[in-house]
Amino acid sequence: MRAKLSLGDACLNIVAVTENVIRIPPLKTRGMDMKLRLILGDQLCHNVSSLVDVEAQSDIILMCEVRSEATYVKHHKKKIAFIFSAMRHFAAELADQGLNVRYVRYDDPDNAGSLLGEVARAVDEYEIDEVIVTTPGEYRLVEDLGGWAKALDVKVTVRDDDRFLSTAAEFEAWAKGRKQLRMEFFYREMRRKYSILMEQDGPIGGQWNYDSENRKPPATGLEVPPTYKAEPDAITQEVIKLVEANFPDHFGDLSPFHFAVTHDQAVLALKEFTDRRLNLFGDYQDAMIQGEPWMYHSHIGLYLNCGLLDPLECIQRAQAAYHKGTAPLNAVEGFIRQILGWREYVRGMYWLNMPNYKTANFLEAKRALPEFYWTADTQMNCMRQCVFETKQNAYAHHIQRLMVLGNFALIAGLHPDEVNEWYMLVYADAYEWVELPNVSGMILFADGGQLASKPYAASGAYINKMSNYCGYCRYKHTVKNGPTACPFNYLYWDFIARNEGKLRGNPRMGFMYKSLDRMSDEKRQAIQDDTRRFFKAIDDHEKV
Ligand code: FAD
Ligand code: DLZ
Ligand code: SF4
Repeated sequence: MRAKLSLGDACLNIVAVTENVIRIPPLKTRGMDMKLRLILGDQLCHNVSSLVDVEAQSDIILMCEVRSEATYVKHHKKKIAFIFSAMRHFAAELADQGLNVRYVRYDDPDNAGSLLGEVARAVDEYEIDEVIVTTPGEYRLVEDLGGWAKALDVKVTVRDDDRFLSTAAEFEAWAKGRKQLRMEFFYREMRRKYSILMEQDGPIGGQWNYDSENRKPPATGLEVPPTYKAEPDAITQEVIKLVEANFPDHFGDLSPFHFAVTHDQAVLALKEFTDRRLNLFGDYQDAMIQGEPWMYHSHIGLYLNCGLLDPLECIQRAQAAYHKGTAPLNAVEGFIRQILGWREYVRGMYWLNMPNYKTANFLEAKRALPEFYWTADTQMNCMRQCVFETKQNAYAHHIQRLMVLGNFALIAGLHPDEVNEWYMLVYADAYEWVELPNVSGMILFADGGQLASKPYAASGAYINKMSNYCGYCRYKHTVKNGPTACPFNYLYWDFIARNEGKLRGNPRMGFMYKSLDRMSDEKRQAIQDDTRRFFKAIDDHEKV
């Protein structure tokens, strides 16, 4: 008989459980090496490399909720609850398979507060011979791991993370000798490698990329299907209480909480997407509607990034929908490009460019992050909506992150450190390997154009075209200067003028600089005056 798992104890030594007896592994008595296999909170899949050759008799799997990981940035409350609950469910699944799991809860009075501290505690208690861990997703932890063998006086083996579709070494080889590292060409290689949406030697439909069909503004009366909602079970409810008690000053709302917390639930979320949203994913990929945070996106990034979903499984499900005729090519190709192309590409860029990527600030941006990124207390309706939804859901879709929140950060000249910290902190899918290239590379052009060929800067006209936000705004997207003008309008031109020395030579910016050259001195002065007035108001803590 299998004993019921209790996740109520502070520190769980979940071991192979039979007839209600917890069997502690026979330490050293059988002459077997004891291995401690550390599973991090974003490594929640059964075929993670650190578990491949796990020995049910002698090995111990360690999972721990620790202060250092929960607070190295002050993650959104929902993200912490999501990770802790998913970790607890995953631990229960492993124990259910008869594996020895030592699960350390956040509220364990003996919790050492850090990964190294918890590994040290387990190494001591069980006389461990070797610690095995899959390469962490963040540079800071990989660096830290380098010192563990010495600190613990035990062998530490770091295995490759093979949950991605390309390796850092493959990406480096692809990048070598290329002048420009454009995602599109990397993506084509990946399509070939995995034979995705291919016929004979070419792409299905004759084109690699259907992005030009994927820029439709929101249609009026569009009925967006509701997103997947899991009901919090007892484990999740307990975690929610723990987060509320221990992280009260972290950003974001805990309730309502409807994220999937197991692989099976995450598959349901994926299925909900492929059945009900994928068909219009392409058409409305860039569209934004007031009060519709989820649009036709998949909402699976958080599951992919912590291991609950496998990227190839997601790609193949989308491809199957195309072959079944339930979703058109522009939608399926667009979705697959995000996972097979962008996701792998940004990870490659991260490992290729770290640690320098973290300090890049090509445009020498200096401004502090305005308070309204935390409070949503601004009269700019687009910003208010996107911050509000981020706070509520630990989610915003790509175009909100890029063309509203990111666009503002770029044209206002916000410092990359402050912007990176914000993005790392507010989204449930945020890990540095994916967040940093998107922020420093894609939105801030801080890498000087390694990732994006030109800055994604836009005025209010773009936001008005792709959303209905402007209709609810106190500012007017059609007005270029003065107190009623949309701040994106003058900030945009101030950005172009301010960064002339760095950007005029960019071939894709030629048109903008021609327009700037044609501008009268009075117009230029008005842009500068409005920009100064706007920033002064922010500095004086006025509501802008
Ligand atoms: P969908 O729009 O449905 O796309 C499907 C999947 O494709 C995503 O789940 C994701 O895994 C992948 N994907 C799409 N775009 C990208 C991209 N640019 N880079 C990497 N993967 C991509 N994504 C994160 O996973 N974590 C982050 O911390 C993160 N920070 C971002 C910050 C900024 C400034 C920007 C512009 C983008 C960021 N992204 C990040 C990428 C993208 O916005 C999110 O992956 C996406 O919004 C997640 O929602 P979704 O699952 O509904 O994605
Ligand atoms: C994100 C996160 C959080 C909030 N908490 C934990 C934790 O307590 N224990 C753990 O093992 N992992 C956690 N994680 C995920 C890690 O931060 C992640 O593994 C690293 O950032 C490497 O990507
Ligand atoms: Fe945003 Fe400007 Fe439109 Fe207002 S008018 S919603 S600030 S783009």
